[in-house]
Amino acid sequence: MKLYYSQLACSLADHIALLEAGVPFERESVNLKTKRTASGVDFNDITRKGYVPALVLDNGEVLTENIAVLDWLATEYPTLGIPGNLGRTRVLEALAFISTEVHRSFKPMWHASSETQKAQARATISKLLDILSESLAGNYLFGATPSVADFYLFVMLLWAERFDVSVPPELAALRQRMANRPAVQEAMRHEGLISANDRAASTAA
Ligand SMILES: N[C@@H](CCC(=O)N[C@@H](CS)C(=O)NCC(=O)O)C(=O)O
Repeated sequence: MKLYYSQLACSLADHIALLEAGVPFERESVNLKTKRTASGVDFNDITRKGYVPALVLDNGEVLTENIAVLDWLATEYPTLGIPGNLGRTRVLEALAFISTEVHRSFKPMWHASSETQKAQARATISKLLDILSESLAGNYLFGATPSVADFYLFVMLLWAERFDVSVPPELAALRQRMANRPAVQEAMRHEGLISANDRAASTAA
């Protein structure tokens, strides 16, 4: 299994999930501007969508779309999901909200946009994060242990920190809790987001 990722991109969620699952995997970074992987391969030949995450399975199939990749990981490695009748559906519900509402709302921050557009995006994202904070069920979205939805949410919270988006205190605490996890620290070190000596990550860059 091989993950194609880019520094501080949404693929960090998949990177964390693989490390949390404790399974062997390969990883290679992608320059999203040049569409070249670290070893010089044209990333468009891996996926013609040209964006991360892309997860190449052992049988050669390529999975894309963060919701699908994280759902596949949680199905394959159940400790990354939540149990119960509605477990998978609740995780998908959270992943869809994070992807199609929160992630999408960050677009003006990453692309050339006016200050007005950025201010509007900040306000929108804050409201969406408020909704998520109200649905916390303990330390994480679904209880005492994190699921793939928390990993994706964590990336959004790092982006919020980077772009000065106000975050409700419950989610700031979740961000710190996640940052203290060894798998998260390993992923962040590997992506060059924290240095080898950093124990806990409170900032993304
Ligand atoms: N629909 C995709 C979008 C993924 C996405 O936005 N990836 C960004 C990084 S967070 C990317 O690779 N952007 C580069 C590009 O689109 O050229 C998904 O949900 O996985």
